[in-house]
Amino acid sequence: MTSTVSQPPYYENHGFQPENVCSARQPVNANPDPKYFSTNAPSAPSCDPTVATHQSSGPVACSSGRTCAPNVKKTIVIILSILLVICCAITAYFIWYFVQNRCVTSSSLIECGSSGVCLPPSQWCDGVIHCPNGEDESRCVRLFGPNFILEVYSPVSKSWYPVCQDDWNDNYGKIACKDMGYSVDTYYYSRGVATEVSFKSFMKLNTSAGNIDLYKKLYSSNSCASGNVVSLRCIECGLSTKNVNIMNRIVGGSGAVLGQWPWQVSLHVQGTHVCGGSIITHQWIVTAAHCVEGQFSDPYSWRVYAGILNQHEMLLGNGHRVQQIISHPAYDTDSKDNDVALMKLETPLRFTDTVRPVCLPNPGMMFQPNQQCWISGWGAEYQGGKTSNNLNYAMVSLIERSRCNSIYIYNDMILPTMICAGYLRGGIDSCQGDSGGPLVTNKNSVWWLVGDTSWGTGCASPNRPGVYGNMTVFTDWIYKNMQVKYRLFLIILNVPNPET
Ligand code: 4AZ
Repeated sequence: MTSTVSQPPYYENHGFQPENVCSARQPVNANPDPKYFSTNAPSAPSCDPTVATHQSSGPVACSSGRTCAPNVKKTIVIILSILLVICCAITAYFIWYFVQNRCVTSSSLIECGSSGVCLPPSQWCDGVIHCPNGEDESRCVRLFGPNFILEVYSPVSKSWYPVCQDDWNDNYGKIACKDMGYSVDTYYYSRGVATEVSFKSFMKLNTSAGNIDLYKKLYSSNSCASGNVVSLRCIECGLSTKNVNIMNRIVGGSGAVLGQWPWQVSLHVQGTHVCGGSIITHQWIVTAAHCVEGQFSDPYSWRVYAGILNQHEMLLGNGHRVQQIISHPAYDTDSKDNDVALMKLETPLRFTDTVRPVCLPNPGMMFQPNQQCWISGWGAEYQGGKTSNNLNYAMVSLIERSRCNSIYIYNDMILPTMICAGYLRGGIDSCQGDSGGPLVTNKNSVWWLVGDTSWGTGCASPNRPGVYGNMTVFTDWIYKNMQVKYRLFLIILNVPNPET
């Protein structure tokens, strides 16, 4: 920065070579302007420059011929002192940071309040109180079943209770959504739905409890005056504006129309479609862990295209950049166990009729064997073919795990984190390039993400159905990673999510 103020009372130019004048000057740490500050620091002999030159190296000479080495030494001392101060400041910052975040810095643990007690994420909301003040079991909320019934965990009775609609409002709904990992911006609605006969106990709001934390206001009760429990939607998900035409390739499928599978995205590396994915929020995409392993683990190499059916058309746009990739920590390359990953976009998607999220399945949702599901993607249209230019889809049926594990199908290779879908007669299936993309079903007029395309032996061969990641098993992991607090911990440490 240049200065336009009048001549300073003292100026030392360390880049100069003083030629011939040695005069008294103040020491480095002396007050530069006695007019404003008083100092008792004595003057010290020094060399003043008479000619402004550029920097030079070599000894600093005075007119007498003796070198001005003390001046150079002083410069070095000043620089070293400055460096020392900077180092001390950085060290002090790190000490402060480590003390503040002792749980994070140890091994991605989460601290119980400010107690200093640290727990792994798996011990939060597991029904066992580990924190001294029970914080690990005190903000446990979930959405249960196809009607998104809000449930709160009671550490006292160690069970989940539906929340009674009495005195509930949207502000409470937003708090619960935030605690699950959703942004308040996506909040959709809270509404009362008639209680099921199976509900015997409820969580009720104590409205006279004053302005305290939502969870402190909740108490368990055997009655709910309105007879309604809270159905909570944290995001408007699972809507498709186009009906599925079942008659209408994938292998053996049909060409999709815009808006039919609005959660489907194409994931590109270097301008080429590599995998599919599913939109679950404005910023989060679910895909397969095997899509993002090894050389593909760098988020900056990916581009995400949403709301476009045609691959050529995608290349006309820029796509969305990826900020972060979180692969399931228990993903196993060989068995494809836990084949799921999350991509966080740098900029949020704008939802339209053709770009929308799919719903993550809630606990308590039953998908029946033989349930009709749909797969979509730009994968090969036949085994060994190249990826398709247009988005295709096909209907497939869920296949019971025990059946899929039979000796003549996949012989015990189907783990609980997997789900089989397709036809044992062959002919219709996902294929290379469909990986990471959605397996969805429609229930209660909502589209649910049942699985992510994972693997299979060949494509559409008899007794070799497609194998998909079992999303119901992964939703807890997905929600935890969407929670800002928990994710920040992992980003800071650059460690994988230990949650399994
Ligand atoms: C793949 O390599 C792939 N037939 C995807 C699905 C199936 C096989 C392979 C299932 O992307």
